[in-house]
Amino acid sequence: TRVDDGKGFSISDLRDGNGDWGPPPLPTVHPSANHTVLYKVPWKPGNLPYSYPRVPCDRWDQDHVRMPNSSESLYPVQETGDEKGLRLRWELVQEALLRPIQNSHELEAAILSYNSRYNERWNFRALHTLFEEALDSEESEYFFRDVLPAMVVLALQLPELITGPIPLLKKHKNHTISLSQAQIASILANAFFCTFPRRNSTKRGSEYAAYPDINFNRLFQCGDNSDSNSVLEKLKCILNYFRRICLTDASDHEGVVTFSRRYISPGSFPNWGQSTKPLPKMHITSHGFIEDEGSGMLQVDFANKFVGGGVLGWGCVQEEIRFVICPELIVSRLFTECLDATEALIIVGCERFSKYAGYGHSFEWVSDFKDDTPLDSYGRRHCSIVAMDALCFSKPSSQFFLPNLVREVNKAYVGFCETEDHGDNKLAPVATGNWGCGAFRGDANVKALLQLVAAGESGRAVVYFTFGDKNLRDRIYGMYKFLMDNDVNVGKLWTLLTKYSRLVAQTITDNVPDLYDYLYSSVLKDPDDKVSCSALSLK
Ligand code: AR6
Repeated sequence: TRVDDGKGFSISDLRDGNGDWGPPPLPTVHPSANHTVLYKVPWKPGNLPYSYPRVPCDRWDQDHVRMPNSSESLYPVQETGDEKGLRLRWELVQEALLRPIQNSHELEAAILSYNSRYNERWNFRALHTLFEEALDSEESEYFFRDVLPAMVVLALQLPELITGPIPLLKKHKNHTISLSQAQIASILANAFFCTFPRRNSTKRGSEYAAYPDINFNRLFQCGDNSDSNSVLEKLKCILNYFRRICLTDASDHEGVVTFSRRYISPGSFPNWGQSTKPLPKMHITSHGFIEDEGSGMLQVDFANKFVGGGVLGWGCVQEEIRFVICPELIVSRLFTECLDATEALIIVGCERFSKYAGYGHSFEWVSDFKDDTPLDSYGRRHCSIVAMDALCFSKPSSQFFLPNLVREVNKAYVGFCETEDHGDNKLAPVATGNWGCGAFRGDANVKALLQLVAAGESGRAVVYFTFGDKNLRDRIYGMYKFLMDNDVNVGKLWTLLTKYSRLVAQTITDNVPDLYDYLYSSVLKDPDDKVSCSALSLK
């Protein structure tokens, strides 16, 4: 066990009442108009889930994922002379992948054969560097001899594995999709081989411009600058996932994963200033990571509105790292339209496959990772992740602009709140940290408070990881204890933040008081707001 330098409530106190793992995370799996389940329910331990429906059904339309194996997916091919004809694209894919592929150049040729429009535009530099320089020759040989042929089988099993249409999770619609791990693996194998139609153009006006990319070609072409090393390391994580999926016993991957898009209409949020809910219990620590120490909690993905962000490109910070160590998350990119201001995506059940070290440029794949998180009664690993995208600030002061504070607290709330009935069960704590405060340049001092407001309103405790920063831990903890000791609740804290926001807006010079100085002095100055100290057992 690690040393915990945490302050505030103890973690065991926050989990209290829910046993080791608590009830299955929400949403649960019940097929309905709002929940598409692509395998036969009920899921039973020890059995691989069957595909559902039994009779395959394809929908080649704007509301569903256009599948590579659709009979409507045609591709122009050069026939004799200058004549062009159309062929079933899936046949081209099958022909190309069933030919021997012994090295990365043959793999490139295979992928380009059914993506011939991109012949001159895609390069596969990272892929070639990986197999020719980064891996030793035995590792490369092993991949092309043992892993790749199994990946081809997995990819070509798509029509048998996914028999129902996959709905797109579109803007402003609450909809949930559950897929088996085997179905996800087949989708990811297709993404690796770049077979998804209409997903290669991200130009404005193209059909999928509002969706993240899913074909892996962009990851393969990254390479040749300072970020290229992390791209190679990300590829190692992906290869390790396929090795595990393809070459270990299928019963190791009998689980399922749920993807749930959540939307709250802008008019339906709590009236923050009126809330009388208490601030949540909090544990704050400079040690540990959301994905390790946050097991069993609702773990925040510091997301991009295109979920997964730069996972299939250069990016290598919190979200991208999470997506490559748990590659099943990448499937969300196939069907999740970019998130709007009041939306979040919850993913329940994904498995972790890789151990890593470093961060950003220093990121490294370390080894295989055996995830022993138990499955819930629906077959999902007891792991919930919420993708929520913070605002990206170019000017630090703009984060106090009132509409931005509202945007961020609402975003956190849509991620944390629970609409499904959870009976008497306590909701799992949120495992979070410096959301929006790295690549997106927000200020953790204010983001921590906004997350406390949203979590308090949602009835969830908070476990906050400051990612090694002890000063930040002490600052946030000091403020938290002060607010708790002075009985500042959700509504009161929000009101103080809005007052501070007004002060910032009115100040022309740079002489704006520091947010925490302002809070300390305003709470103490305003005796009406100060109620008797609460008897809290804070460490
Ligand atoms: N556990 C706890 N804290 C962490 C962890 C971790 N595993 N990893 C990082 N941190 P960042 P953002 C802390 O920059 O600012 C991606 O490209 C660490 O202090 O990933 O919301 C997305 O796709 C770090 O500085 O999140 C978006 O495009 C801070 O969390 C964009 O970045 C923020 O991590 C989001 O940027």
